[in-house]
Amino acid sequence: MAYKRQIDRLPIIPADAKVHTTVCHYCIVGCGYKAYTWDVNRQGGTAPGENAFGVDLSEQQYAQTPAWYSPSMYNIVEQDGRPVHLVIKPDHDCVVNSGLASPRGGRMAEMSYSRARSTQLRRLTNPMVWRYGQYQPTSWDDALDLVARVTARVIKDQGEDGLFVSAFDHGGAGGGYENTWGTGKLYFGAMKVRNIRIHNRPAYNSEVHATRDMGVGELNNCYEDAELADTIFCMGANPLEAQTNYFLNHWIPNLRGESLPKKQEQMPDEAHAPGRIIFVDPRRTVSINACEAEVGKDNVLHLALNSGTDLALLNGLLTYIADKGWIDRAFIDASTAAPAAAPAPAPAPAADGGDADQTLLPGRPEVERVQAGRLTDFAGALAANRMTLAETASITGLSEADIVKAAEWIAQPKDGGGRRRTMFAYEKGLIWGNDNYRTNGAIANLALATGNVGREGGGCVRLGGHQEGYVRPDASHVGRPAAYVDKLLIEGKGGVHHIWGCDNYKTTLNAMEFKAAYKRRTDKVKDAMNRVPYGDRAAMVEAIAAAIADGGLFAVDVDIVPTQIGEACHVILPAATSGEMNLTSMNGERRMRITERYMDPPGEAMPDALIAARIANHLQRILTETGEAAAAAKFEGFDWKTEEDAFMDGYHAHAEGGEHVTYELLRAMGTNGFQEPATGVADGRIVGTKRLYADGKFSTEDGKAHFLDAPWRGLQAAGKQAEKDKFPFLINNGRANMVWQSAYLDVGNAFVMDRWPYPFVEMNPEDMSRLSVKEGDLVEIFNDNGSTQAMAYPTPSARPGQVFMLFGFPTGVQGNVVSGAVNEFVIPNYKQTWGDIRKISDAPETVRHLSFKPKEYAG
Ligand SMILES: Nc1nc2c(c(=O)[nH]1)N[C@H]1C(S)=C(S)[C@@H](COP(=O)(O)OP(=O)(O)OC[C@H]3O[C@@H](n4cnc5c(=O)[nH]c(N)nc54)[C@H](O)[C@@H]3O)O[C@H]1N2
Ligand SMILES: Nc1nc2c(c(=O)[nH]1)N[C@H]1C(S)=C(S)[C@@H](COP(=O)(O)OP(=O)(O)OC[C@H]3O[C@@H](n4cnc5c(=O)[nH]c(N)nc54)[C@H](O)[C@@H]3O)O[C@H]1N2
Ligand code: SF4
Ligand SMILES: [Mo]
Repeated sequence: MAYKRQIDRLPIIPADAKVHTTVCHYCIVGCGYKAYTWDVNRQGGTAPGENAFGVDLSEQQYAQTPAWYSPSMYNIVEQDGRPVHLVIKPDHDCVVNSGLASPRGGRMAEMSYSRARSTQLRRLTNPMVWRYGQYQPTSWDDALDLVARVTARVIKDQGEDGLFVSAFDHGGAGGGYENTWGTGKLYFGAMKVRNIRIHNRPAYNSEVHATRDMGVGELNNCYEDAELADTIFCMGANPLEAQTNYFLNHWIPNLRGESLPKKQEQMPDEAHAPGRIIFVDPRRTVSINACEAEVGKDNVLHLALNSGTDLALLNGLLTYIADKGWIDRAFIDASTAAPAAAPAPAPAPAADGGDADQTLLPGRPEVERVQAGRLTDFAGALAANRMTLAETASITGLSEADIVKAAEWIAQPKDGGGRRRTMFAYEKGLIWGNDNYRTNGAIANLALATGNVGREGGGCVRLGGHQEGYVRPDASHVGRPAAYVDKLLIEGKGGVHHIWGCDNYKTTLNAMEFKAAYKRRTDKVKDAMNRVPYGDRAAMVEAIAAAIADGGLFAVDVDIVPTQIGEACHVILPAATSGEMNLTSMNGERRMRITERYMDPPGEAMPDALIAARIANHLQRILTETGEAAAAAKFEGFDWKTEEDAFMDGYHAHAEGGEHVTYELLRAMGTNGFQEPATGVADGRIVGTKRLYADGKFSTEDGKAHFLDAPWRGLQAAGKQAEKDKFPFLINNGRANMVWQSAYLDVGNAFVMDRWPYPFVEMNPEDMSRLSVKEGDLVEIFNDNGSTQAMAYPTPSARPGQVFMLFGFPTGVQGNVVSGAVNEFVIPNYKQTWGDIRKISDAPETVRHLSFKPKEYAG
């Protein structure tokens, strides 16, 4: 029997199985899969003509054969009301993953709702409302009537600022172009909601304001560039665990020299060698281990800098490279400049950790006026950011020799004088790191100075989190800085809160205080609801309104499973997810594909886009009933019947190049899709864009990229330096290969929960023995922000005084100990957290059988 999968035989996929184009709905990489379905009473045969692979399955297959699937890729689900076999297996013909799965994507089938095989039975099947002191199922009309009446009432009493929203802004599950448009049209089209936050941060802002202000969009290269680069500079990311198949299928081959023929073919006039890689991370990750194990240490450089000092390193590298003359002067002259309009000063109120250096951004609406660094030209940035090797070494804790080595790998001209091609990649170690705006600008400074944007083997890119799927009406009314929504909720602001596909009880910062305030406020409304008969709608709405006036909060959660924040809510709405609806998204190289619906959603669950539309319909009905015709008219245009209607109204009509894109064409493009933006259609295929800025023109008014004046200023967010001074341990945090996000589906999967019943905290063995902590013991992690718990995982490579904890986990929320301090634009600083650690208990029964082997492997 396959481990914990209760199955020892798998059916053969018949030759006539239905095949659906599918994109993994987890991470940014967006691996191509195929979903096969066929009637539950049949299976294929071993003869080549009888199975979907067209091979003779009675013969032993070779090790890497595609004519195979694993137990985790199998399930029995319903399709149009009938039970069918489902196999979701990676597609060998997809250029993204070339047939690779990962510990997450390879489990998509077994993570599907199946009554036949009892998987994911936690899925929400019906709307639920708080009734008689508990959750009870109800009809869509009843639930939406209550949501609409309370929402309309709050807007009447408080204006649209009384409606708070937390919503995904991404692709893949809990998003996609259909659903971000559905929610976007509701809150930014029909309404102009300002108190809205994104799933992963407490405001409606950009993770990468700086690079965008500089004219460099954050997903500007293509995955092939990682194969063509001379050097990959990877800052604050752990791609083996978090962007798995991008790393395995495009980075490792370059390091191994396997992409040399491709380099030779595409760039015939240059000298080529196997790629090198630089990792910037305070911690030694398994990505670093994997590179060393695969290609030896000579071409792998780990800069284990002091937490939060990336900006100093980037500025030091820029200085050294410029002084050596290793910059791309021709590119700088042709494609970069200071902004044309001189920035005028503006007296803007700064958020926490505000900076005196505030200027108007040219060409931006008046609201966007706080600035953390000034846009300038190359000379301006170099002068402002100049940092000697000695200074850089002392701040970062790195040796001067290693900094010089990194500079050489990044920019020293190649044999024969050719420019070195370097791909600059970053993710949450930078984004959720110290001084987001300046650090993000500083990495783009380095990429621009060395001429590495818009060219083969280059790029200055986010590695990414989820897939992307952003298309929404203009959001500039939200302002910049945007409202710090969590803070306002804690302070008692707002009357109604709509939550779409996020569980901020597990994933926000300052989480303990957030949860305490949220519970207090939502409990007020629950108590009020308990006191009136549910069927008396008028009295119910009055009771809720009175509780809101008294500081209460009415909360609506749209999700696919029960969540921790959902436990505080009053209405819970069941969403359909990827595969249960047609859904489009793009990956980290802007590759857009469709995932075709291959199964029915559980019960009455509906696509988020249609839930948003139905909320709009009910709001319109109720406003019409109460005689508010003008307000009701704003909710026109939500008569969508299917997710495709939402797609045509949103992406097709509003995205750049969207007019060329339809479901039909996307179906024809399969798992390879096209790279956005679309530029036309030729021979029935959408024509895309391989790299942005290949013509040397950037996303600014005059087409010139700007540099950023971004000098080092220590730990920027308020209170972080004091926290560091006070507490002995860095509480670094982030992802693990096996777990997807807040484990919302993983909690129902024995494979994951057996491995991680509690979040691990990687600790140096000597720190453990000093605290009398053994492997698997539960420890408390605490500081002045709150406390949480984790399971100690001895990690010989962990530096003393630095631990790494799995983030967002249901049985131990790391966000409890993250302070509420943010940057000027309300970007959180999850990674720089310091605290203390003490033992709570010996390893509990669920932990005792676990292996605590080091996670590294030998080459
Ligand atoms: N300490 C710390 N905190 C962090 C981070 C960190 O590194 N450290 N990282 C941050 C980042 S980058 C992220 S992305 C966030 C993640 O924070 P969240 O977005 O809050 O976490 P997820 O687990 O992705 O939550 C997704 C929710 O969406 C639901 N869902 C899934 N599919 C669908 C769907 O199709 N429709 C609907 N309506 N719901 C769906 C899931 O059931 C789940 O409850 O955490 C952030 N918080
Ligand atoms: N397996 C898996 N994959 C995922 C996800 C998942 O939940 N599970 N989530 C997806 C999402 S939404 C996101 S946003 C991405 C995140 O992808 P990543 O950013 O790659 O992942 P993280 O583990 O959050 O953080 C990366 C690294 O930042 C380092 N770091 C911490 N502090 C610093 C610092 O001061 N400087 C530098 N340079 N580095 C620092 C950490 O040690 C860690 O190794 O992953 C995506 N992929
Ligand atoms: S690497 Fe990402 S997209 Fe690919 S299978 Fe794994 S989770 Fe899915
Ligand atoms: Mo993320």
